[in-house]
Amino acid sequence: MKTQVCIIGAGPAGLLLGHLLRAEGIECVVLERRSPDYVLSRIRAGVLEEITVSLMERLGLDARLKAEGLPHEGFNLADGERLIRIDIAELTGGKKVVVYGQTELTRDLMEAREERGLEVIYEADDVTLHDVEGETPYVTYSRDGKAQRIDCRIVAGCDGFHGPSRAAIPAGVGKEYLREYPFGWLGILADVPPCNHELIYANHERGFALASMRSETRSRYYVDVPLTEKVEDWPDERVWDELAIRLGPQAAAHIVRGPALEKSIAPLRSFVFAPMRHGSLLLCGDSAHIVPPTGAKGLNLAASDVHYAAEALVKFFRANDGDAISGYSDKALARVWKSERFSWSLTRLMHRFPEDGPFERAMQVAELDYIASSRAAQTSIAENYVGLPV
Ligand code: FAS
Ligand code: PHB
Repeated sequence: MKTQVCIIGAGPAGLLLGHLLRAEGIECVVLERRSPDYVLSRIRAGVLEEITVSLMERLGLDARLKAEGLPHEGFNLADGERLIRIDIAELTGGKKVVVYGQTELTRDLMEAREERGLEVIYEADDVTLHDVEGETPYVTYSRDGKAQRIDCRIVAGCDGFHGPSRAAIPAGVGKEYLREYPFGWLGILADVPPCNHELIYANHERGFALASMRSETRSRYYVDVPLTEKVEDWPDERVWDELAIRLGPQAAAHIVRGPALEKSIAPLRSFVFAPMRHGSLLLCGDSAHIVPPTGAKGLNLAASDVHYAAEALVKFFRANDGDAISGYSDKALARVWKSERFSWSLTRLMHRFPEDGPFERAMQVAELDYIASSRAAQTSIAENYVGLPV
């Protein structure tokens, strides 16, 4: 098979890029290791920045997002009894975020693939990238035991943190930046109404908690747990008990308990691989960077990467403008690093680190005091949370 762009990975980055390229008449094929059901079974992000919403609008795939997404104009930082509301709309001149599950966004993109002429090959095994340094890269894979090959001009690595694309870049070419956190997030999804109409991020002496949601009848909660913990150590009741303590009495009074539809522990890391382009290979999304979910940036960074990549590829194929491709990495990384900083700093502020002593805790209290009393501090948090300009 021959195409212009071979996209590896049919998560949000790969599907968004595929649709954007097809909308511009650029030929592409998406290769995905898993089945559609498996991809949809992964419960991940829940908060969309304007860039992500705008891409769905641009594609005309935002009907369900508009109908079911929950616009949020603020969120809360809880520190013991204190609740600090960050009024993101007031502080950013009317911007907001939309609560809409990554699963639903991925479903919207998947369901539109046929009508938009986007070919996605699921259950592609042993995807391997070849000759990405040159101008005639190709990708091999197998499906139903049959060896296949796709010749292309560009490969877009949208295959997440553990995919083959970043690994196809020879050692020594790029630089890795990594910070691993000494805890993970245990997430629970349940068909119960949220305890609060806005998100609450809580820093409690027992640890971090987050009250989020997917709709007015479906809630998403998290507590941080030591990396030694296993999901089986956390029966539902234990999770609900811990959430009630960490979120504080006011929120706890409104927690409705129910059976977990999904419960999993995700490790937290900050990671960047630079550059995000090597020869004919562009990296987008989690294949190039990971943020701790504290700042709700992961999915939205994938969206901004894809926005830049699509812009560059349209220029490249339409006007044979090679410079557009060469500028991709710097453009994407400029936004990635700012989101990495915000996610790292909010993680530092809202979690208890095992290595921290009284001084570090005093710094957290002082910073929360400052945020509570400073419009400038709240504005900084608000403009990062809604997403910095693209
Ligand atoms: P993805 O990982 O979503 O997609 C990559 C795709 O590539 C997958 O479908 C995978 O199957 C496929 N793939 C991998 N290897 C392949 C191969 N060899 N061949 C073909 N295909 C291959 N972000 C937030 O903003 N908020 C959150 O709360 C949040 N929670 C998260 C929880 C977990 C457990 C994880 C892992 C991530 C979480 N994230 C969160 C971040 C997450 O939402 C990502 O930022 C987002 O999925 C990025 O999208 P992609 O870059 O498309 O990567
Ligand atoms: C979620 O709803 O899954 C969610 C929301 C905000 C975050 C992280 C996760 O910062």
